[in-house]
Amino acid sequence: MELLQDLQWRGIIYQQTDEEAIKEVLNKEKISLYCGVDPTADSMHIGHLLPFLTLRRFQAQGHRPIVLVGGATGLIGDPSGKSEERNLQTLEAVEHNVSCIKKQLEKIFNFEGDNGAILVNNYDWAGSMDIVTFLRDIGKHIGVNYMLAKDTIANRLETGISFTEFTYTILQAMDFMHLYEHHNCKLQIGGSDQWGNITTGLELIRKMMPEGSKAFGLTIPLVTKADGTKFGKTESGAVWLDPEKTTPYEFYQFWINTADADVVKYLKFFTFLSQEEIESLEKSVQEEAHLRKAQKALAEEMTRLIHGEESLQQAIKISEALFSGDVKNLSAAEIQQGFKDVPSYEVKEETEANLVDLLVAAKISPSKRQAREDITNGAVSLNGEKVTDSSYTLQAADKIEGKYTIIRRGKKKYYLIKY
Ligand code: 383
Repeated sequence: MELLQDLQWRGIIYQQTDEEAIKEVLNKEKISLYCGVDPTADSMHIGHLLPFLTLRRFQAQGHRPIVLVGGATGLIGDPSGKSEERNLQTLEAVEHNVSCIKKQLEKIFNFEGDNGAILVNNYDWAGSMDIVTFLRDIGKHIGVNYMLAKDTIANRLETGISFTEFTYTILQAMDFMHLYEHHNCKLQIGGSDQWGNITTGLELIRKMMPEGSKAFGLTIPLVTKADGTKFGKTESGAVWLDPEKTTPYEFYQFWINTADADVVKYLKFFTFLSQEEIESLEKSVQEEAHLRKAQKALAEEMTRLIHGEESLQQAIKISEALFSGDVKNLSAAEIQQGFKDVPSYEVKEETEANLVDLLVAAKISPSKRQAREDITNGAVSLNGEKVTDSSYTLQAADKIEGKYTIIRRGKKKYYLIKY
């Protein structure tokens, strides 16, 4: 299917600067287009995914994606969507974050071939520009009235905005112009919060580039949830792409827990499944929602995309083990992922090999009497196997890879014993 039609069907287009002209250009030629990210943390999170996956959809149709990491803009801070002035980050932090984010972007894009992706850092052209050149060559083309009319600036006039953040939009505009000039980049995409910055770029290109120069902007909707809560946040915070911050199992769980009311929208936004595949999953949501086929497909596609096949299979294995309670075949590494958030206890004394003593020491049972009762009632299991002998002593075989024992009390309450 035609690219724009497909994006339209997926609900990925929010605003376009010139719908007709964009259609015409894309039908006529293969273009270069870009999207940027500021290195505000050492990892991207799923809130960043949609625009970058959209770049990939363009790449799949023969266009060239340019991925920009804001080594310079990250030192300034985008006021878009922020009600308060940001704290400046240190040079070292930004440098560190740039290298982490670069590695993540390198995994998402294909850099080979005729329309291989290009990765750029705006520090390379903005970092060394001197103030007089900036004010004379760039600043002169952007009216203060024009800037004050931007939502992201207007919204801050009451609460206050520094000259630093006020200037941010011009830095992003310089990037667009730079990429237009050096890479023939004709389109910038971004979330709807980036509309103001994208259009400042078009203004600068119109003023500074030769007559007849034409570039465009396209924004992507904010990802929302049917229940009104914020997308991409869990109890433990943001869902990061870095497996050290959000394990592939947690990542998988995030997607599998998508509500029926949201799942089709997310399949369209985030996956590369075809229209037919998504429509058949939609039917499944309507007719057999309890099977959660759409959620499983979403979680599989996303985990494979970000973490690869092996991590996906691990995440599925951990999920199934936790669901059925049959945890004995998990490896120590899998236990570490799956039991990150359950209460844990590190064994200190040898006497704690006695199960009753261990249950009390680990605060799984409140007293020895209760611990004995729990065991004889069949409420306690070790690594998924019920233990009913209240004089039981833990053996080497109860320690998975010598590191962990998983204790379950009652139906679902898990504890992790560490050695
Ligand atoms: C910097 C220089 C450019 C072009 C873009 C930038 C970054 C931009 C920004 N983007 C957000 C970020 O970095 O702040 N000024 O966190 C987010 N993006 C994308 C998307 C989004 C935006 O990285 O809506 C969500 O992910 O545009 O908030 O020359």
